[in-house]
Amino acid sequence: MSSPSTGPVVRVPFSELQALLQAIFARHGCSAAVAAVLADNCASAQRDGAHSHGVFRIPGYVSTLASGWVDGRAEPQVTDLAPAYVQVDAKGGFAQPALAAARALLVAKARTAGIAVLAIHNSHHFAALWPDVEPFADEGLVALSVVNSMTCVVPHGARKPLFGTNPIAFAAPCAGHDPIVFDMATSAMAHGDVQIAARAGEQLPSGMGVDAAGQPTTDPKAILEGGALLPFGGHKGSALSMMVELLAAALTGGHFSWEFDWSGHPGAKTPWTGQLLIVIDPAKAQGQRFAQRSRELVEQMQEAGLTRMPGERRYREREVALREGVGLSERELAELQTLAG
Ligand code: NDP
Ligand code: PYC
Repeated sequence: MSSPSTGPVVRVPFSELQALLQAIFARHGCSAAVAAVLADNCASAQRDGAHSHGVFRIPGYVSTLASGWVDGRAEPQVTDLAPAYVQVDAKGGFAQPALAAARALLVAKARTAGIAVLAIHNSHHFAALWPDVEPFADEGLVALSVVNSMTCVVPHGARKPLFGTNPIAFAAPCAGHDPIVFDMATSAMAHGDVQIAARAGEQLPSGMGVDAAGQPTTDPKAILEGGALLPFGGHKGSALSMMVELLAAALTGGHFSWEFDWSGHPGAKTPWTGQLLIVIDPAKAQGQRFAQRSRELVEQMQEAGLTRMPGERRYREREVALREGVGLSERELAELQTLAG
């Protein structure tokens, strides 16, 4: 995870940042409902120190909306497909409002059947994935989500980029603790972190990507300008990335990461793909025991010497941000205020 941009830091109350981002989304072509959902998502990422998908993304959202590539006023169409299957056509809009529109039906189905699937297609996802799963665990449910993005990753053993950075996020309740959450790109690095490193003039660790000639490079600009990322963990990360393409695109009816052409929309940055969520109600088989068993697992991991759980850094940053305000550079705040008009 890259650090925030350098320069003097100002601290803004979370609700003020939400309101500022909401004003930007509304001013640049989103309906009030979409603006509220996206602002909450992006402000939450900034609050939790998830900088690759916090306010860093706002210029990309704005240029994409201006290009006409995404419909900020789209009204998702929810279909109750089967006892445990909900489908949403996001109508060329963002994935998060599509999830919001289907959420109550999805949870009701998961509680009744013990498991339910939400398949979103015709959607744009430009954000961190954990905000899509963590709230389910807050309600005692287990959630898994995958989303595919845009071609920039060479499959293990292949010659040219094909996959997206294709993240996987998972959340589970844990008795007496914040939910257990992990959220990770299946590429060696998120594309956003490569952009942040390029902007900061930093080199990357080795093994992240290749240049335009297919040669290993630590230069983020070489990866962004004609090069590509690698999957994490060689053939294993590559297999997970392939799975994400299958579940988020082939299964939902969305585009594969290489299937959309945004060249006619200069400024477009948001991948037009699909997203899958699987929600399980552990109470169906385990009663209240699952959260207790999660706790036992965490305790055993700690006993084994683990000092940092996935998600823990975010929770720590969240606690500080809610107490002292969300950290932004002075320049970022000024840019946001300009965009909000
Ligand atoms: P990271 O590699 O930073 O982190 C991945 C996970 O590992 C997080 O849950 C993190 O927890 C945890 N973690 C990190 N370091 C440790 C450690 N030392 N010990 C234990 N756990 C650790 O994430 P990525 O760079 O892979 O992805 C960043 C973001 O980019 C994600 O939110 C992802 O959803 C997003 N993304 C979005 C895409 C899209 O198409 N919308 C595409 C690709 C990525 P913690 O959060 O607490 O640091
Ligand atoms: O950081 O890889 C990334 C990414 C792709 C789409 C949105 N974020």
